[in-house]
Amino acid sequence: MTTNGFHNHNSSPSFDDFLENDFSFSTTAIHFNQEPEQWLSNAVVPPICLASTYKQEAIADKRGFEYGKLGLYGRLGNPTRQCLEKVLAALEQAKYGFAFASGMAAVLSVVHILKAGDHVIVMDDIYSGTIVYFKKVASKFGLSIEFIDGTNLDNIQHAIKENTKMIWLETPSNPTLKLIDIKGVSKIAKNLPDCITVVDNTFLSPYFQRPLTLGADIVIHSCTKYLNGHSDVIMGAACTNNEKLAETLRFLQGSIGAIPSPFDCYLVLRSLKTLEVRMKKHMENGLKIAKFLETHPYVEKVLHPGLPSHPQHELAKKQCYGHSGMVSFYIKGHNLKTSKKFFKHLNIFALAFSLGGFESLAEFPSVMTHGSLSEEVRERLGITDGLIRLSCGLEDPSDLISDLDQALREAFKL
Ligand code: P1T
Repeated sequence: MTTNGFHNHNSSPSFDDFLENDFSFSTTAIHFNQEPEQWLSNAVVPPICLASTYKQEAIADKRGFEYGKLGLYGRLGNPTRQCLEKVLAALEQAKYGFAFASGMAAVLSVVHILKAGDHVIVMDDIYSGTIVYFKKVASKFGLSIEFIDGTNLDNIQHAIKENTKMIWLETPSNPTLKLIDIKGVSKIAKNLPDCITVVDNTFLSPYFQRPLTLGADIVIHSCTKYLNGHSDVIMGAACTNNEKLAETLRFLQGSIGAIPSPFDCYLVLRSLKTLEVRMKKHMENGLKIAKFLETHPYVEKVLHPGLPSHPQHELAKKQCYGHSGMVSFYIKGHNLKTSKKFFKHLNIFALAFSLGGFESLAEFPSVMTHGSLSEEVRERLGITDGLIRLSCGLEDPSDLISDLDQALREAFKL
């Protein structure tokens, strides 16, 4: 035996070493000291459980998965995933939480609650991936989808049909940070038979907004963003307090199978421990930057719900506990050439898709995230060639402000 407990390949294997269990080499490698029943420990960090299946005590054991006890199959349940799901639910003040392989997998799984013939009202100013999914995928399966400007509740009320079964909100919206009155919309939905309100809470995280407490039925997330916060995981989640919806979501999660890996679940669990401190700093940095941009000679307009200049600032104060690091603004002139020069001269802000990470990112919605929308739709939503979206990270705010200032000045140099 070598010091690490394994046989040296050159020495003839002695089965004396295996006498303890009387098994051959391969069986020993597979089973020795790895009995499924023994994995309870007092580890202070949730273990990453990679098992794809669980030993059953008897045939047709239909008990659900319980941490540290029997599960059925890895797609249907996993201890690390379940640990994360319970924390996500608790943070959203929900009874039930479900994790998915991406934000879009959460969107798709939630929309599968519906059936062909149902009508869905979707806000028109949302992440373009969600728009594309509704337009090009969900519509193929017999759903009738209507995009409207939900900043005015009357528009939602007018769009209601006999078969309206879901109202889909994203608030604040991506990328123009418009707000929708969650309480008002949920009230409209509750007056209809079997119509649910779904809120994409990605831009604020449950630290700054808890839609279920305002009457929404399901809250979803791209955990890729603030919840993970370290730009190294793609994941989604859905939470609810409604037992029937939870049962359906549990079924869809297992049936569609768009689940995250246990390792990613571990990473998001780890990130949630610092969500509060990160969100406070994102808000502090975002607000400082928004205020700076509001006074800048080359900036036409700043979009930030925490500023009194935001058209829904009063709603923001009622519905949210604060705002994240998301800031959008219009460069003077709405000119593609100027915007390109601005991006070229950024040093700290990285030009990239995504948001919510520790590092500051700048994005150009008209070409990048929302480039798939038609020019007419982009124009209507205010996604012009002068719109810049910032995800303010956790760096020193004075460095971020200097970076934006010099890039803006460079953009306007002749
Ligand atoms: O990328 P994914 O984890 O699948 O999440 C999709 C998604 C859902 N909802 C919102 C509000 C989002 O912003 C996103 C993804 N958004 C970007 C990649 C982006 O740059 O805006």
